[in-house]
Amino acid sequence: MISRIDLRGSSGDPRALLPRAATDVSASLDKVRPICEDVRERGTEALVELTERFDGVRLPGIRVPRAELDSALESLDPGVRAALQESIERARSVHADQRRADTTTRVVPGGTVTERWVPVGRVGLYVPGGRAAYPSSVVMNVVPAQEAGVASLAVTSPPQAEFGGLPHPTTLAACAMLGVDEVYAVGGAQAVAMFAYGSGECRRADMVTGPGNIWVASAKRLLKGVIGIDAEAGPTEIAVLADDTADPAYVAADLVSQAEHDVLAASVLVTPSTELAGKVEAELAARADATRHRDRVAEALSGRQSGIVLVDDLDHGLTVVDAYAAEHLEIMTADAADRAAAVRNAGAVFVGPYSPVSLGDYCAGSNHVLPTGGSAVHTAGLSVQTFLRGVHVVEYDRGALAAAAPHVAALAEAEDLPAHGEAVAARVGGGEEGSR
Ligand code: HSO
Ligand code: ZN
Repeated sequence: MISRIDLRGSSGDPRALLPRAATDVSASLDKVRPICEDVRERGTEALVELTERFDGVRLPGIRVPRAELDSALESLDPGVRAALQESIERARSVHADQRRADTTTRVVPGGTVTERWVPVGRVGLYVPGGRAAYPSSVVMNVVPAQEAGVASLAVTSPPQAEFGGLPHPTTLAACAMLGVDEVYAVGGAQAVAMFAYGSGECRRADMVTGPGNIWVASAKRLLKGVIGIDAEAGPTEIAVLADDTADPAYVAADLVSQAEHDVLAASVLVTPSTELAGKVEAELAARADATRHRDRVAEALSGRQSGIVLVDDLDHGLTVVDAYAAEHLEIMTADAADRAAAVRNAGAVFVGPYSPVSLGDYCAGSNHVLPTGGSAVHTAGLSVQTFLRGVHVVEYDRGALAAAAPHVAALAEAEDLPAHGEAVAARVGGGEEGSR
C-alpha cells in the first residue's frame, strides 16, 4: 500500500527525498515530432489519418457539426446540466473578478507608460477524453478565456468510437452551454499541431491551453514558440498537510479522490502525527478497496509518487509542502487559515475540513487547470491573466524626451550602441544644448 517516508530530524532541502513521479516528457519528443510535421505538411488529411491510427475512428470531417452540439445538449441529463450550470456560474463570478484595469503611470511630466491588457486573439482549448469525460475541463478552460475577452475560441477533444466517432457527449453539451460552437474531434499531439499550424477546416490559433496526456504535453513543449502554451499539465497531485485534529476519513477520501485519475496520480500526506498516519493508512486500505476504480487507485497509492511523509512539526511540514509545490494542497490543521496564509508554493490551496479538492475540481469557482510536477514554484493555474497580455504603451512629449536624452545617450554609449542615442538626438538634439 502507501509507503511511509520519515523526514523527522532531517533538515535541508527535502526535495530529493519526496515522492514524485518521473514523467519524462522529453523522451516522447522524438515520437511526437513526425506527427506534428505531418500535420504541418498535409493538414486535415494528416489529421484524419492520424485519428484513424491513434483513436480508431475514421472522421468524415474534423469539425463537430453544430447539430451534434445541440443534440448533445438536448440529451444531457438534467441533473448534470444543472450542476454544469452552477459550475459555470461560480467559475464566472471568480474569473470576472480577475479582470484587470489598464494602468497609466505618469513617469515624468509629459511622459507616460500605460499597461494595456489585451486578450489573445484566438485560443485553442484541449479537453481530454478517453478514460474519463472532462466536461468540467471545458468550463475551466472556456470561462477564463471568455472573461478575458478572447474573440475566437475553439475546443478540441479526442473522438471516441463508442460515441459514434465524436468526443464525449457531455463534453459537447458543455461546449454548447458555454456558447462555443467551434469544436473539433481531434486529440493527442496532432490536436496541438492542428492549432499551431492550422489545417483546412481549423484556423491556426495563437495559444493552446488545457490538460492532456503525455503526448499532448510533448507536443506543447515541441511547438512552444510556434504557438503559445499554458503549462505542460502532468498527472494530478494532491498533498495534504494535517495534524491530529484532522479527520482521517476526510484525508483518506481526498487522497483516493485524486488517485482515481491516473495510475501515475500522486497522493501525499504530510503530518507530524504518527497517530493520524496510522489512522489514514487504515482508512485508505478500506476506501481504496471499496471504490469503483480500485485497481487504478491501488496502483497510484502504492506508486513511488505517493506516500505518507512524517515531519517534526507543522513548521517543518510547511517547509516540506513548499518544497514539494503540489498542484493541490489541502491544509487540515487546527490553525488551517494561518498555515495556508504562509504557503508559498502550490497550484491551489484548500483550507479546512470542508474545502476538499474535488469541490475545486467542479464547483468552488476556482480553476482546476493547475501546475503539476513542482512547476507551482514558478507557474500559476489557468486564469483570466493566462489569456491577457500587458502591452506597454509609451507616450512622451518633446520636453520629456529631451530630459531623458542624456540618459539614453549615456547608456547607449555604455552598450556601444550609439545609433540608439542618435535616434533620440535626431529629435531633440544631442549633447549639452538639449532641445532644438
Ligand atoms: N483534479 C483534476 C481536474 C478534474 N477532476 C477534472 C475531475 N475532473 C486536475 O486538477
Ligand atoms: Zn480531479
